[in-house]
Amino acid sequence: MPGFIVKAKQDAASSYSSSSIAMDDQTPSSTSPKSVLGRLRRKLSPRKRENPSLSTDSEASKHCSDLQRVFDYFDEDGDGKISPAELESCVRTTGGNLSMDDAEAAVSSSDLNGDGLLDFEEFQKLMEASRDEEKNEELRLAFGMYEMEGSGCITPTSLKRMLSRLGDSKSIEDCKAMIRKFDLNGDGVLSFEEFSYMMR
Ligand SMILES: [Ca+2]
Ligand SMILES: [Ca+2]
Ligand SMILES: [Ca+2]
Repeated sequence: MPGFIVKAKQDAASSYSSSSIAMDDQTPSSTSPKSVLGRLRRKLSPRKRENPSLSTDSEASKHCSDLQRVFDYFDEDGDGKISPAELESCVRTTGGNLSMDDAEAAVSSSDLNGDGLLDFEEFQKLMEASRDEEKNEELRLAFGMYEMEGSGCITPTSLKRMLSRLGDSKSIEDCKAMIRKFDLNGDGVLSFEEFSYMMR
């Protein structure tokens, strides 16, 4: 990952956290159910292993057991399935904000067998989707900082402007060269797809 992008990510992250005081509690209406779930997932999943030296679990099974814990937490009546009502009430008790409509939409978006409830496998899918969406939001945020306003792409000029704002002066030629490295279709600018590819 090139240095200027790392910088963008850090910048995006810090500007995000400085505004999070205002944003956290009064969830903006643009927040999707999935990003609410993404925040919840972070809240409910312990960051560190309680006892790292004893654990020989693989990352995958660790992830799975964390998720199982989250699932059990949501499944208030313990029937092994999460209903939209359980989802809604659980988000509320953890300080989130999810309307009943959004809860139903979130459940049905991952309800593979159409019973209107989420079993563990379906829940896993929903959480994975929320993680993807979250990643995508971060990317959009970083992209937006470098994008030429309204054009939907990063041009040598917009890249130069952003870099100089970050205290890193580059010539237009330098910026063109940086873009060229990731310019898959050769049109001289970076689209969001090219930018995401570069960040992978
Ligand atoms: Ca249940
Ligand atoms: Ca189901
Ligand atoms: Ca391009």
